[in-house]
Amino acid sequence: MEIGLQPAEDRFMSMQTALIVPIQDPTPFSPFSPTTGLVENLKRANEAGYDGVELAITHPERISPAEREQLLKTLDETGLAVAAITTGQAYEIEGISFTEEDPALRRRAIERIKAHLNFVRELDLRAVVIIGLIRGRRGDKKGRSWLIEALCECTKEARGVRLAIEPLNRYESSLVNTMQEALEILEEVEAENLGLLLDTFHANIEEVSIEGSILKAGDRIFHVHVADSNRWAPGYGHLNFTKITRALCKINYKGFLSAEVLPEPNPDDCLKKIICHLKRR
Ligand code: LER
Ligand code: MN
Repeated sequence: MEIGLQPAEDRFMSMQTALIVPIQDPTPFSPFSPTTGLVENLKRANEAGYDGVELAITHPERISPAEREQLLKTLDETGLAVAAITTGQAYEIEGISFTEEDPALRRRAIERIKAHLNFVRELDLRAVVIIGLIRGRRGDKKGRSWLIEALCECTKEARGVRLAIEPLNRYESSLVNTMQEALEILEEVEAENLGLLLDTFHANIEEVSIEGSILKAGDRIFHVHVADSNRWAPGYGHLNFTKITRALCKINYKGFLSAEVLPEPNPDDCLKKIICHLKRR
């Protein structure tokens, strides 16, 4: 055994894992369907050995008080944490984003993110609100300045809740493809509660070195999405998760490894594979 590797390996083994659970609309990146019911899905995630969930929410304001109570009760019973809130479904379903030409669509996207922030605050969750596709796809100067304006407004009203901008690969957006571009946005917004989200699938396409970018971003990484090179669960493609998690250990990353993967070859094997590969069981 290589001397000096053991401490990092220990921490790697104990890294917390999370799974995406859709609440209102289905997402292609979860082994669960919203029609199965939130409680049932959370129980399955817990039984499969996950530490947390990432809730995919389209309309936070449509989650009734009874559903909120049920969510909190199940979190309490299972011990699961809510690691993050996925917000991009609103872009795909309603076409709202920070960078649409129509100001009304931009305003709706900003208000939607504020509703997510309120939801997290009201339920006293420690979840990161994700700025993925809700920023839109427009990568020119105008798009970038609308993004910065929107982030300034949202971070000012976040009151204790953290947001994370996620670099997306060039085929999904032209606005913020790399970790370096995200760091430049953070510098301009100048808000302590804004960090970045590393998604290993996008990073595999856009980064020169995933590990190098992790080391450079350091404690600005608030959340991590894991998927292999083919967007199946880690272990089904050719990404080196030992190297990636070792780099995360080096920066003392304490957040979740949240699986955003296609439920292939089937939902059950996908559920098992993520845990096996990330926890090395
Ligand atoms: C969102 O987290 C993401 O990674 C996107 O690729 C989903 O379309
Ligand atoms: Mn992602």
